[in-house]
Amino acid sequence: MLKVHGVHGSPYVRKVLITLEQKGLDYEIVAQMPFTGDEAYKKLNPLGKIPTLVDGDLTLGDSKVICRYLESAYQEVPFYPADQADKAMADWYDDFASGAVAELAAGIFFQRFMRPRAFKQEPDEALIATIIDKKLPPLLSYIEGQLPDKGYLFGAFSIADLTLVTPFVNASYAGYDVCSDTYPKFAALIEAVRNEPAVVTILATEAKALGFS
Ligand SMILES: N[C@@H](CCC(=O)N[C@@H](CS)C(=O)NCC(=O)O)C(=O)O
Repeated sequence: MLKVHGVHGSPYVRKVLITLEQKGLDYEIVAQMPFTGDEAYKKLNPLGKIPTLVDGDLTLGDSKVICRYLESAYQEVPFYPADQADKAMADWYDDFASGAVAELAAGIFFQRFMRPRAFKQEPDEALIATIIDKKLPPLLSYIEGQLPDKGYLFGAFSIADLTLVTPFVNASYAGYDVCSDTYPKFAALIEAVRNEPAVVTILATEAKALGFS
């Protein structure tokens, strides 16, 4: 069976779990906390980051690579757009969102949620203000400009929509929601993605794991 090493709450783990749910694949979660310096885990993933996917003899340590692999190895239910140019754009959105966007949106979560709980430190509210007021707006404007007036990026719900939204689930846990007056299309996309059955399933499990329900 497919194994995902990680924990609920990570935007990267969430993306992989929703992809697995969306494709109707069976999987097992092997609990692995981030930031532990766990040497045994570093044998699987030398970066020590989560998620890592193990599929038989194959071990992959990055959510973008994992989702791409799942798409090519398990084709019955596609989760990428069919058109080559759209697929390339989906890869770009995944790179953009898993990099710069996640760093900022999940950074709010890291400061307000992880720092107090995992590191017993106060959040750096000055840093959070810089993220919210200065660093995120240009990226949010770019996303808003990429979105269609209605519906998903490439017709059906795909990895492209999921990857843009998942860091903002973390931000919302930390009290930051994308403003629907300034970014109406993106706020609507976030709402639509959150209502997808595979997303509802994972968010419900996650809420329990994080002690929100
Ligand atoms: N590029 C990686 C990023 C994964 C990542 O940064 N995961 C965080 C948890 S949300 C982590 O494991 N951080 C621990 C660390 O940086 O040591 C991916 O897309 O899978």
